[in-house]
Amino acid sequence: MNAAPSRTVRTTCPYCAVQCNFDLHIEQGLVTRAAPTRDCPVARGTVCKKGLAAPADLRHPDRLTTPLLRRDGQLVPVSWPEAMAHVREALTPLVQRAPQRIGVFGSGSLTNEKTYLLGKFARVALQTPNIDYNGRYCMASASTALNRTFGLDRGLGFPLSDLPRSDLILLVGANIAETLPPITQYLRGTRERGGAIYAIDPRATPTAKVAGRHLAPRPGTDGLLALGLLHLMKQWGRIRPTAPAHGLSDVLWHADDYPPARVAHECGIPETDLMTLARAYADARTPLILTGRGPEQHTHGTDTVQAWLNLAFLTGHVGKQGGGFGTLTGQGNGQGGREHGQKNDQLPGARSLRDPRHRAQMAAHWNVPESHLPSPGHSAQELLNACGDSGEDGIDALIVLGSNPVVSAAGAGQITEKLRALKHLIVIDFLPSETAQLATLVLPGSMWCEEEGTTTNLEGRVQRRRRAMTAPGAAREDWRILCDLAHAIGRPHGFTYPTFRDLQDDFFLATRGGKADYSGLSAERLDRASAQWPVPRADGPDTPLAYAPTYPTPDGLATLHVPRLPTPDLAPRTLHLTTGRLSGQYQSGTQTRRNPALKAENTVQIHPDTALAYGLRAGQPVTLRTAHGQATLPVTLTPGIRPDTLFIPFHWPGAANLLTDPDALDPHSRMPGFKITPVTLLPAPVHAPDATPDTSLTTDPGPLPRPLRPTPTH
Ligand SMILES: Nc1nc2c(c(=O)[nH]1)N[C@H]1C(S)=C(S)[C@@H](COP(=O)(O)OP(=O)(O)OC[C@H]3O[C@@H](n4cnc5c(=O)[nH]c(N)nc54)[C@H](O)[C@@H]3O)O[C@H]1N2
Ligand SMILES: Nc1nc2c(c(=O)[nH]1)N[C@H]1C(S)=C(S)[C@@H](COP(=O)(O)OP(=O)(O)OC[C@H]3O[C@@H](n4cnc5c(=O)[nH]c(N)nc54)[C@H](O)[C@@H]3O)O[C@H]1N2
Ligand code: SF4
Ligand SMILES: [Mo]
Repeated sequence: MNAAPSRTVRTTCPYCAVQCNFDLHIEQGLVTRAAPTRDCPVARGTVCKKGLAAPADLRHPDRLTTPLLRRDGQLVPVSWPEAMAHVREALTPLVQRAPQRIGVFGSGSLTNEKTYLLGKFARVALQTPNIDYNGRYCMASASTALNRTFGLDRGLGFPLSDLPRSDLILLVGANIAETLPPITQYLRGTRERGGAIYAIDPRATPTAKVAGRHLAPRPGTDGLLALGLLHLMKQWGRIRPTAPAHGLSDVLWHADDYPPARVAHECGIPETDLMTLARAYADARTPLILTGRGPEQHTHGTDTVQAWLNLAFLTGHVGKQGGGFGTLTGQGNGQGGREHGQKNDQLPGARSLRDPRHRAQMAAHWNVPESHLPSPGHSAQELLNACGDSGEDGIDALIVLGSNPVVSAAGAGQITEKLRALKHLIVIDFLPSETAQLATLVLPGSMWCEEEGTTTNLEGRVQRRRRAMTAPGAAREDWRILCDLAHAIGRPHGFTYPTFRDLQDDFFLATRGGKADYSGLSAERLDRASAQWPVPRADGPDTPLAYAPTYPTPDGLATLHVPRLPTPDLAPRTLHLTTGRLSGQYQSGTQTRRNPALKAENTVQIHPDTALAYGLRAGQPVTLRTAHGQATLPVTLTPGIRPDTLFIPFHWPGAANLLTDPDALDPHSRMPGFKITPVTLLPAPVHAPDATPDTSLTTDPGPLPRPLRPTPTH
């Protein structure tokens, strides 16, 4: 037998929203090396260690290579026909009698084509209203604020190459150096041209170092900071709205209530620092505000983003090249994943499931009556909370594609119990995630370079993700699995694509006329160059600058909203837990924890003064308790974190999200409060609440040991 010749395939990284391009070197059908390319329009020849290490997972011994069905409590290998026979038996009665009791949970990791197909599968095959996805946990607050203001949600309305044109960048809760590393080259460009950069983060992150300036407000107070800046801009005569808009005067009146002394006090920063920042903003020609998950993942995340958006708009910078506002999307296809119909209220092309015209357009495209399309269902966290519930709005069967909520959902302890209570949990994954391990049926899917597709990066740039190899064993391409499921439940109509290209062309066409219009794209066009949406014509240009008046709203005007923000907990001894990311791990960790090149340890970051006050040393285990659960982790002493704040990365099971709240959600975006939870420290591991109490720490009788109080330091 002749050995297959070695070859090179250019594709995009499986991980973050930068979507670096690499060349994969293939020998004997296997990837031997990933090499960055200078042709990459985003990273320009740089990559990060996660991307470089990604090929190691492709043939990891843990890869799922056959369907697994739960029998007598154990997941056992079965053939595809057996797996599909099980699907038919399990889901057909529900599809026929109560389709709303089937939930679908998708992901910003999926290519555009899979996103589209998953939404179509839920609405057309299952006919369930209950589909949502992990983007709800991600940039949903920024997305909601952008949509309700401009009627459009492209995270960055301009190319990254514009960043060096800005003379002031405020990075609000975005740790770019660890989470989107190639973008630091653009930040360096800003600084080389004399621009200033502030990192606004309760921790002095590596990004704060790149930025050169750091401000550390109390978690959850970013919106107040924006109001304080708006107050001063008004006082200093710097208000010149970008365009006429609704709500301008209400927003300006409201800012009167936020004078610098109040804002500095509530944000927990020196008033002089606030004034210095305000001066810099007032004097800048093209200031740019960029938000990350820090200000967004709160139960007041939408209003927080709104406060920053109002500031950028009212000072006249939105839509200016190099200036204005943007949000830094996180997942590989976090942008495209929020446009093409896996969101509970959305149809492809960023259409609305509530708009009769949009419903009619998609019904015609899918060749089904409009009445066939369900109305909006549960949002992500509410969908998980409804799992196993026998009540009217409950979910009996859940299909998960591209998410690991046992680790990543808020209140993961409670969510895990709900997933266990489901009649059917069908997980499509390529590795045995913690969620797959709970499943009743696991279907082995394909990894990034094992299938074709497109992704849309954080600047709305659509790129090809090319297939370089086939999936191992009986693992299948995800899009084929979704079609198989439709056939298994007796709804094959619209799920028979002879080739991937047929699906891709169907997807591009489905977006025609939507706000996120990709219908001018084709694989051939994307081979020549990437393109920023909208791209409505095959022979027309793409759209590097997205936010220009007139906006796609009913009357063409923007609408500003008065942000409703809570007063922070100012009690001197309150400790706030916040959560986030480490540079070498990705998300719920399925793909990176098992990668030997990315070894990392889960610890809680604590300021040395706080550790001292609680009698804690580096490396010592400490138990953290919140109203929702508890977890024990070793201590890392972190001089750069606020003394009232603790930080835990969320990449490991049994830690960060055992402590977060599964119920409280942002009223607009339905985002949980991942970035702030009041927490108590206990000095050593203690037993679970129902176990025998460890009474050595307390003199009070009672079920739980009492937390140590910090010793006053003078
Ligand atoms: N290495 C790595 N890179 C990733 C990912 C990953 O898992 N690992 N995930 C990708 C995804 S999906 C996303 S969404 C992005 C996220 O990218 P980022 O938004 O940069 O990531 P986070 O670490 O969640 O949060 C950013 C910062 O917010 C700070 N913070 C916490 N609370 C607050 C607050 O109330 N206010 C402010 N101003 N700051 C606060 C944290 O200290 C943290 O440094 O990263 C993407 N890139
Ligand atoms: N406490 C806390 N919790 C958080 C956050 C936080 O900052 N703090 N951040 C939130 C954010 S921003 C996000 S985006 C979520 C992310 O968290 P999750 O939604 O859990 O996302 P991933 O960890 O990427 O999970 C992806 C799972 O799907 C699989 N997978 C990935 N791509 C594919 C694919 O193409 N096909 C198939 N079949 N499987 C695939 C992976 O193997 C993995 O098991 O977590 C959220 N949770
Ligand atoms: S994880 Fe992000 S920054 Fe790193 S190589 Fe992949 S796309 Fe690039
Ligand atoms: Mo995310």
